[in-house]
Amino acid sequence: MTSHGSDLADFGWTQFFASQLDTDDLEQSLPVRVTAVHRGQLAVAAPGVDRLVPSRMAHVTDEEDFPAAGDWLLLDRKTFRPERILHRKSLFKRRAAGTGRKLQLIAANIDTLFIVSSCNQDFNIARTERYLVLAREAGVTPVIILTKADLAEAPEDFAAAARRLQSGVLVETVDARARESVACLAPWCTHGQTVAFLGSSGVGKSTLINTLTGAGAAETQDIRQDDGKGRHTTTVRALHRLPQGGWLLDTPGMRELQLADVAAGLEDVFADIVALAGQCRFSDCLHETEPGCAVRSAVDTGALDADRLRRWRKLAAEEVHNTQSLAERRARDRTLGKMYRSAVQRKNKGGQE
Ligand SMILES: Nc1nc2c(ncn2[C@@H]2O[C@H](COP(=O)(O)OP(=O)(O)OP(=O)(O)O)[C@@H](O)[C@H]2O)c(=O)[nH]1
Ligand SMILES: [Mg+2]
Ligand SMILES: [Zn+2]
Repeated sequence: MTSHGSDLADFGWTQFFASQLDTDDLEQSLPVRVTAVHRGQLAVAAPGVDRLVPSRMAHVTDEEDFPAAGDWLLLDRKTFRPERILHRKSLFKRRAAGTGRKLQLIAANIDTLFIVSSCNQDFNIARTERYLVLAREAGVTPVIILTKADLAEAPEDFAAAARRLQSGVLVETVDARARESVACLAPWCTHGQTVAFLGSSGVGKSTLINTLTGAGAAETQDIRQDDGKGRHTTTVRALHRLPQGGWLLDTPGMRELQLADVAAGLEDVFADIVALAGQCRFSDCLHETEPGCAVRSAVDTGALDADRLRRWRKLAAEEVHNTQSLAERRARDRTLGKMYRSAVQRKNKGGQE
């Protein structure tokens, strides 16, 4: 297992995953990493393995139990069918765009999240905060990367605004096309590490990946002249391999990032507001008109930015709403799943009689 294990380590395999397998598992199954998710198929890789396998798994109804890019899967050694997803070290998910209340998995087993934005009109405080919440909730280190520093007059102003979003947050300004400029990102891209890139279309995620990997594997495209927006060049989440052995996960730019199940992440990113709320006279203070409200008085003295308070309220309300509707949906799916399974069991029993 050791020599096998060290090969797998090139793909991000660690003791965390190894400890989930017993000897039987290894005889019958092959651990592989999901490098891309296509409709109906998964691209998977492992030492000596690089292929497409069907994405359908038996008995899966819960949205979180479907394979995501970055997952470790056990394949049947004979049929190459996916058997089981190993427990994840981390998971990024969002409420899918549109009217459906579905959960969409973005990436699994990520060590670092590169939150990419540009030193121009794309830089958006509220959106960056959302990504920070997502990273903190998943227990992943976030790094805010501000691209197009070469085109901006005062890139440091963007960096300063980003640093105010969470105490101690890491911020780097770069020219994504220049090797020397992105060298500051190397510490997160070492052997066995997996980094996911999130940010709107056209900010330079694929450009960064190409510069870091030294290959032109990720497709990039000029942004539109008329509105400065990207064109959604990347359409599939895919892992790219670094020469030194790390993995970079390119993702399509997202128009909408609705958060759900992120209460802990919110508390972490907005720790300043949470601490103030703890000093309010009433423990159920809504920070509106109550006497002795520490949050309002911090806004009055200028210690807390009123906009930040407003953004926190909005995210907290959205979090509660989306988490509730997901819970309702899950309960409904579970009931349907049970009905379906017992119907199948009844049918099978009937067949045997
Ligand atoms: N001058 C300059 N141009 C950049 C920089 N980063 C990206 N670009 C350019 O911006 C355009 C869009 O970059 P992409 O890498 O395709 O953007 P993306 O984030 O992958 O976009 P999607 O795949 O649509 O989500 C390309 O023309 C890049 O060359 C930068 O730091 N400086
Ligand atoms: Mg791209
Ligand atoms: Zn209060």
